[in-house]
Amino acid sequence: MRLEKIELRRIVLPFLTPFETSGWRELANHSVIVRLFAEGAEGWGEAPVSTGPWYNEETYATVWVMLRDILIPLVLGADLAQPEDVDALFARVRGNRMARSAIEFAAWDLFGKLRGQSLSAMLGGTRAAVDVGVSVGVQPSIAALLDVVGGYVQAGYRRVKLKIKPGWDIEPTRAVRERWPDLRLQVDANSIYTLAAADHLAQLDAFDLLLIEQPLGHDDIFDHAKLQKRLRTPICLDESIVSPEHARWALEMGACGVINIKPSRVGGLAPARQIHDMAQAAGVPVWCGGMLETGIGRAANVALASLPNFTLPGDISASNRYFARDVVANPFALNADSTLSVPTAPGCGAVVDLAYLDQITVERLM
Ligand code: SMG
Ligand code: MG
Repeated sequence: MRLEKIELRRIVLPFLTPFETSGWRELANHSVIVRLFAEGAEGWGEAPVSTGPWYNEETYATVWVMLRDILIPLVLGADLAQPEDVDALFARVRGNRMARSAIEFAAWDLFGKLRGQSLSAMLGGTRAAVDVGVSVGVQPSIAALLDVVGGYVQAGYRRVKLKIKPGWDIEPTRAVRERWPDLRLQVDANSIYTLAAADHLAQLDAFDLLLIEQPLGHDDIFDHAKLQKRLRTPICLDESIVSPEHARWALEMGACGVINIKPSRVGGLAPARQIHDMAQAAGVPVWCGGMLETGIGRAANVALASLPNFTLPGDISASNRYFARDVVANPFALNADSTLSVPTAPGCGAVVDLAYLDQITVERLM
């Protein structure tokens, strides 16, 4: 299969409420959306980047340039026999994995449509629905936090993740745990601490957490291995696992007991599946993270989360947790058992609402 045309769009899709982490605040989804055309079909992908390099080094501006000047010229007209060929074609590009993942996702979607196969089936998914939770940003007060978490529990979410930072860690976690003794609870620090905080972080062991996500440096594995020895709660790595090789290092060093897999962070679904397989062989559970994606990127995440070793709930909430209106005509909705249903239509299953996508597009190429 040869790609005939590639369309790029930069969008701005406001969130219902701002999302605050240990280091920055997000007001809207600023993704770059990719649309591939071949053999009468089209495939969609999303690079879920932001305005600044706060989560990782990529932004909508770097992704735009990388796609336009490097990745599209590499892939356009290339002979692709299977979706995995895209990752192989991009192997000599250093970093820039979110940019790469947008084309990679779209290629899976396109191949799925051409073969009449769902993305979940192509990846080896084994579930018809995936367990999901909700990620709750830093709040102005504990009262506000209990209010927000209460709303999500009311909506049916059975797993909650709290964003933490120095000054907003032990007490908010304690308050949520006291109010909901049986809630599946975990925390995410987005790389704000150093190893010097080990004793402080060990206080989190009292709250029966599923995991503590990325407490230390965004590119650190070494100190996480040291920290893990001082905590009972499993560390989960997010930012610092950017490839299957990084996952292998972390597993061999004992730097984590859990891995958060975001296919966009690792360059696509093919490397994401490799990390899944490697963790499974090591007896380490994984779960699918989120980057506040539109219904396009969310469909890739849901399909990936249907693989067997995704045994912890994902940060893949329903569309209405993020947006008043999504870019797809079939937004994901929460089932009564805190799951999202895995699409069965050919490709990723996202039915893009072109008219609305046009409205929120702020820059376009092709
Ligand atoms: O997609 O619901 C979501 C957000 C999940 O907390 C979430 N993501 O570090 O895991 C993480 C953060 C990164 C995104 S912050 C913009
Ligand atoms: Mg995280």
